[in-house]
Amino acid sequence: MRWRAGRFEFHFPRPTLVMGVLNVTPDSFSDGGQHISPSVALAHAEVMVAAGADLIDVGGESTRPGAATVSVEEEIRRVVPVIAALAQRCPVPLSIDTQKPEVARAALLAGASIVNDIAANRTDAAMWECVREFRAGYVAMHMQGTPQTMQAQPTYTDVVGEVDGFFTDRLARLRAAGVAPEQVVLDPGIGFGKTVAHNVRLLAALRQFCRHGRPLLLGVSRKSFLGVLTGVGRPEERLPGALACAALAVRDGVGILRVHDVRETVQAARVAEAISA
Ligand code: YH5
Repeated sequence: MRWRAGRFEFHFPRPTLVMGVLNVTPDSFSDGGQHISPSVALAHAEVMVAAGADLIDVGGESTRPGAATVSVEEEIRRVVPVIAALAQRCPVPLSIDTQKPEVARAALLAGASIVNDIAANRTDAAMWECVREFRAGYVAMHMQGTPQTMQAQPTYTDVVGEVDGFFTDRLARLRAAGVAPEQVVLDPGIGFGKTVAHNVRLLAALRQFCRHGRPLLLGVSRKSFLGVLTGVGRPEERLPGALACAALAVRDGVGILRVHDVRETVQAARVAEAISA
């Protein structure tokens, strides 16, 4: 199976790709502080690449439950200088974590290769036109609702079936919009409009989602369901639970892990791959 993302191409099966999270938000849960300094962001990206990151995901809008929205202009102001600088110096593909087609376009022009679309449940095609034009990679993530409302009362009759149906539907819509399946990665969107029980059911069903014939991406790093399952309040202290998820996900065929803790996740993935082989 091939994944095309701009000038990059990955062939699966292959060692799990680790995507390092680069938050360029002043309110980021993992960085804190009030100002974004491109040089600090670049240094963080370089540390992640040295630790084994295969991809860097740059995000300028917090999508934590209930987080405030930011304007197109502000989001572009945050991410574009960082992407432009990284594109010069960084050997790995860059993805832009955004819900906004205008931000995606600016990021692709600045050198990003992948659009990580947490709002792939969209109905208008502007985002997909942009992905088509740039022949970018595209992460289609499932979310129920919006980040502002999604955790109010997540409701499903069959969460696994609904996410699976969403994947089928998106692949068809994307193809109709001129985005080839070879550009697309599927993501169940852990924590995006899901209770702890929904997240656990999705994590137990990863093998089923492989049947779409596209790489799966999984983001569990530091998320609150890990805190609920373990009793660990501080996000930075949830790594052991995340590594347990990562190992099981690798065994279940997940191709890409989106994480804050790159070095540790790469190690877990290498061990899980050796056992799964
Ligand atoms: C994802 O799963 N997640 S941003 C709340 C937390 C911790 C972490 C402390 N972007 C994903 O990482 N993109 C995010 O509580 C994503 N898949 C894809 N494709 C949320 C996040 C987080 C939120």
